Amino acid sequence: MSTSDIASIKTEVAQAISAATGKDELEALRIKYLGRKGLLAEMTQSFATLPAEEKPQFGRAINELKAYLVGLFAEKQKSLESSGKEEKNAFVDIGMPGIAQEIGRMHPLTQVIREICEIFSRLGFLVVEGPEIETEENNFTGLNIPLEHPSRDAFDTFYLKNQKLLLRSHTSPVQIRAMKSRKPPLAIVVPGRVYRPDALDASHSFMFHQIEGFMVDKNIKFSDLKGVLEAFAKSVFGDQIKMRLRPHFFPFTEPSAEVDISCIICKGKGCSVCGRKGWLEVLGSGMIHPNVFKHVGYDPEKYTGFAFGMGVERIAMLKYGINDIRLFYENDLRFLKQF
Ligand code: 2U9
Repeated sequence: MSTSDIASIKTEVAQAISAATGKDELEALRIKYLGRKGLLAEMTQSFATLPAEEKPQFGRAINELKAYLVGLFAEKQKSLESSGKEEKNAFVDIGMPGIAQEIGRMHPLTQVIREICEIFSRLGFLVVEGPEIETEENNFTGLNIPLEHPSRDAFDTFYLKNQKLLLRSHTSPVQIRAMKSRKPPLAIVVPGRVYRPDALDASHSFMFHQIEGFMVDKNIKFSDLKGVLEAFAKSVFGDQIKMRLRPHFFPFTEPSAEVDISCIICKGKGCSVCGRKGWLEVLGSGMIHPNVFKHVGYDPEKYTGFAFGMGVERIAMLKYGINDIRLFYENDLRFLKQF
């Protein structure tokens, strides 16, 4: 084999490498030329049979060829790898299923608030909201809550620095605003956040949610209150529940009553949830006090009305069997994903 043969081999291999289109094809060429039994190995073996004077030149030519081919293979390998990557990136399989987006959900309290408001909407009530910062007038005085009443105390209400304003301790001031700006007949429900400086534990929070409602017209009777609340309780807790009213006292209603439903766990037999009583307290209610009507400029001789109030967290805890109010505010997805 002469040096001119080596030159033609160089051209042949260079062309084959450049024409290779894949890694496997390139590897086959590498084995063919640079492998243990490849062309270069064969040429190196023939070295021994050469006349002594040709050996140095042939040896140099073979070494050069080897270095040249190793370089060519490495270059081609690199270029195949990078073009392979580009190809991979550029390829879009439109038949592949998309990456599923997790669907968000409403907070359980929002779900319960919406469910309750919808029940009252179907009964003809209007849903109204109002400010969380209120005056003493709307939060207490207008509701017939006397100056010496303990709920006015700074231990029971968050007062703002100027002492004239406060964080509403119930949603009732919205009802005062609604009565002042409208004329009977009225049927309104008010959902919203309320604030009381209670220490946080499994059943108390310094902020919670209430829904209060009221109806005012000529001739509204206690039996109207009972009918509306029974329809509400059966919608939320199921048709089979029983409801009872117990006499109570609120400054803004007279007469007043607390509303119980038969225990949804033991169906009235008595269990740990209802404290062996068979009944669960769910609402406060009553006929609106004449002083409340006088304050908003309604004639108590002409109009009567009922009102009720409930804590949304309590309703949600009973409905879903939740035993700690703090779970609502911690944003733990393991809790929230159950609703
Ligand atoms: C006006 C007139 C009357 C709203 C009422 C209750 C009874 C009541 C509590 C239940 C648990 C609040 O979340 S709770 O602490 N509410 O018991 N609320 S009657 O009476 C009104 C409201 C506004 C103008």
